[in-house]
Amino acid sequence: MFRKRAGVLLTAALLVSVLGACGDDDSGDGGGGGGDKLTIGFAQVGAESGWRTANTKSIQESAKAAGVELKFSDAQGKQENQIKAIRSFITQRVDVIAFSPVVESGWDTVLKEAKDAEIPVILTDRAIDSTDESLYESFIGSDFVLEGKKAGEWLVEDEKDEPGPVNIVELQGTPGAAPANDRKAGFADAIKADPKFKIIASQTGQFTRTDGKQVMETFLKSHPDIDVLYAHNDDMGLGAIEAIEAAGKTPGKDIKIITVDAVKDGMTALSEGKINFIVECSPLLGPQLMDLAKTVADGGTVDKRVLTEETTFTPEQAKEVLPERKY
Ligand code: GZL
Repeated sequence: MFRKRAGVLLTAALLVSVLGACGDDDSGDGGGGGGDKLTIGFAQVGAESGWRTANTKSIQESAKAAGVELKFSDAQGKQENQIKAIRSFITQRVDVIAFSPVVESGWDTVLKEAKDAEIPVILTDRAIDSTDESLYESFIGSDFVLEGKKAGEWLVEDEKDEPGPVNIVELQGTPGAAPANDRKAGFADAIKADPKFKIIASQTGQFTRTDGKQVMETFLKSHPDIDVLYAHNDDMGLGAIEAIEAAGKTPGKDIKIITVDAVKDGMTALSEGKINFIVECSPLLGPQLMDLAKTVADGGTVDKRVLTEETTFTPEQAKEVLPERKY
């Protein structure tokens, strides 16, 4: 572990200097020994969406730029794979463990193992529902409830002159995931004051285009009167657009669409008017993660909660910013 190793190296260096003064030193490396690089074990959710791809890229590129040795694992959306990866990082004695919890629950046992091994943990992107905050040093990520609120508030404003009913279908993210739970809660909270807003169907599309399209196809078959789609990420919204067009309807007009993320494909659909409003959720967590990890590995203190800055986009704004979008 980086901190311990630093202490051991210092002791070794002192020993060498003493031995050197008294005679030949055969300790070999006299400290350093090539083990100076900070090592981070990162357990990623998977590769389910454009957001996740951009998030992985940000972490890998930031580690390279920071001279950090990154041990990276892709859990393919399975919590048991993330838990296995964390246990492997503990065995490998990495300096810091970081991960994006695929779901909120079921982490206390493995995180207690990391704590017992004195390996600090940083949560990125998604939160956990553990009450024991000593299990991690910091959580860097978005406020998903606020993202849902922003989506709902835009709809309330957009429909303010409509008598209603405003029939809404909702494509939820991965069941049990913090962004799915919180974006749903924030949106519902924003529209609850006016009974004209009715969520007539709500189902998971697993944050993927494929599932988003399939679920939207079933929504369209059972609900001829859909006015709005609220999708917890761009990818499900983009899949739904394919289903809406295949059903002979115009996305963005016959059915208004609100999504979250603001990845390039989503922003392109927004600029074309197929999506009406996007709430940004930045995947570019790499640089801040490296800073946090270095501070933690050196025994420094970090904020328990690091909130990422993000905004919202209309079609006009998307047209303006698309050329410089990084992801
Ligand atoms: C949000 C992130 C979500 C994105 C999805 O921080 O966890 O997971 O909104 C991604 O696109 O799959």
